[in-house]
Amino acid sequence: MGKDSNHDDLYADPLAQVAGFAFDSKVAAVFPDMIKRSVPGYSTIINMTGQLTERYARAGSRCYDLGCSLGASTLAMRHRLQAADCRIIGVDNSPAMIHRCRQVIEADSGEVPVELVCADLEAVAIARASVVVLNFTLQFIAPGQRRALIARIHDGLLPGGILVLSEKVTFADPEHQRLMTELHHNFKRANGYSDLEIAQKRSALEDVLIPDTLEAHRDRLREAGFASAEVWFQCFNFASLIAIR
Ligand code: GEK
Repeated sequence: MGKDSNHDDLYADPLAQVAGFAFDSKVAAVFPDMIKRSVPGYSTIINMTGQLTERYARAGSRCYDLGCSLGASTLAMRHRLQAADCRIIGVDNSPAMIHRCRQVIEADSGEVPVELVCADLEAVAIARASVVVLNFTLQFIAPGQRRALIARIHDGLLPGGILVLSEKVTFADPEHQRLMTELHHNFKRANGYSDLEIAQKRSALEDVLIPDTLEAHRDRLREAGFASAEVWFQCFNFASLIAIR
């Protein structure tokens, strides 16, 4: 396996103490490799984010990529957007991610205007939106703040607008939870992560990435006022929902 500088080996060596996971410059440097090798279905979800944007974006509206990291979803949206006079707003609170994302967007030839904002999602106004994307980001928001964020997204969407919500999920049934975790770890092993890397990453994410059940997601979306909220993709403990205002 080529150990180039973009290869994620952040947890390959034994650490005396595993610190809580943070989206710093080391993570930003290897992020595309990390997420592709860790999240089953990631490319399918990103690709579909573009397709859904093409279908639901309305002329003169805004499309948001909340927790944009290096802009994978932003670019998928940008390349599929057909509606006139739209802009994409990418938001992330990690300066390292936004710095690299800016370079990615500048190197891209797409013509739809992209505005990148380095801010906490809590501080960002959402208005006149036809498409809002939250790909693997709500899981990092403090559980007590998730309801308010989803409600603000709902309120900022135009009627008929959509939220694409992709998350790592958990299961109420412990047996099923164990099985999904095992299948996910097998996926990571097949992608070249060692047992040590898997264990150390798992410990770093504890208390940082807090997954909800699919039922909790659906209930929250309905309570916020979404007319429908359905899963369109799932692989093990990773799922994506489409919620329509
Ligand atoms: C992708 N969507 O490639 N405010 C703003 N950003 C935040 C916050 C917050 N409160 N908390 C976390 N983030 C991307 C992948 S990664 C998913 C998203 C992952 C940001 C954080 O800095 C990181 O860039 C992103 O959310 C989550 O499809 O690493 O598993």
